[in-house]
Amino acid sequence: MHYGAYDAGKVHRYPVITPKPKYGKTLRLGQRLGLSDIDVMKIQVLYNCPIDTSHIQRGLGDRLIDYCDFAFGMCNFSLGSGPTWVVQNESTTDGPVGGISNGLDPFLFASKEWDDLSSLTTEDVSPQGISNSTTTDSAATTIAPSAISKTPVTVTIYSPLLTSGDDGRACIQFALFQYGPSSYLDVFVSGPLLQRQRLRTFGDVSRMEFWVRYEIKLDMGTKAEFQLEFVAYLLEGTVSLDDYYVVKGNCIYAD
Ligand SMILES: [Ca+2]
Repeated sequence: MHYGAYDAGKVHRYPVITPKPKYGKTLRLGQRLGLSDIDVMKIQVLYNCPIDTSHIQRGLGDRLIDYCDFAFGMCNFSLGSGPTWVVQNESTTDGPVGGISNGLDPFLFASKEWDDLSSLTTEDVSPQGISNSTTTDSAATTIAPSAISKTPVTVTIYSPLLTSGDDGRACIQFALFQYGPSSYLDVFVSGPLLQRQRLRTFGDVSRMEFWVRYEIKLDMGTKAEFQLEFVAYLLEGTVSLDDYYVVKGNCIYAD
């Protein structure tokens, strides 16, 4: 039990507390999914309780279906075609300074910039009247910063095929950081016996610019296999994800 790296910050892009370097980038701050061993030990010391509490199930136990904090890559996710999400190991200028686990850790990042720079052609540029050299030598066309394409880029990542609890329920939890205007995240679900449908849209046409934890409740009525799809739409700005969990049963906060 500890407050998170970004809690109560004035500028939410920057963490207010980070772990000492010796603990590395994988230490987690601010989880609220369950008591840690040290939490239990502290309470026992406080109340002078000598009994063996190892029978108490801590954390998520067997409720956990899928998890990734991106500290060691993309876990079991697979990438869609086209522009890709990347695991970002260092701070960004147009996104979070660090992941939500402790303010320094890796996170999943989708940005439009590299796609703009690599895929822009003179056809993209000239209709907007920005290029003035297409009639002479298109290969020499200079792309001005204002020529950044206004076409949204879609960046997709897929979970593996997951299995709900016996009652068909699951809860999806993740942290989202939407930086800049006109970008958002769609979460879809599909499955062998499940038609693809959008669960929710996150983010805003304006801007968030800080990490926010979200939950999505999934109730399929009966035990079922399903796959999740995270789709970032980027017109301007970036979308980042971190601390992704899927657990059996109900969500803690979502109704
Ligand atoms: Ca992380």
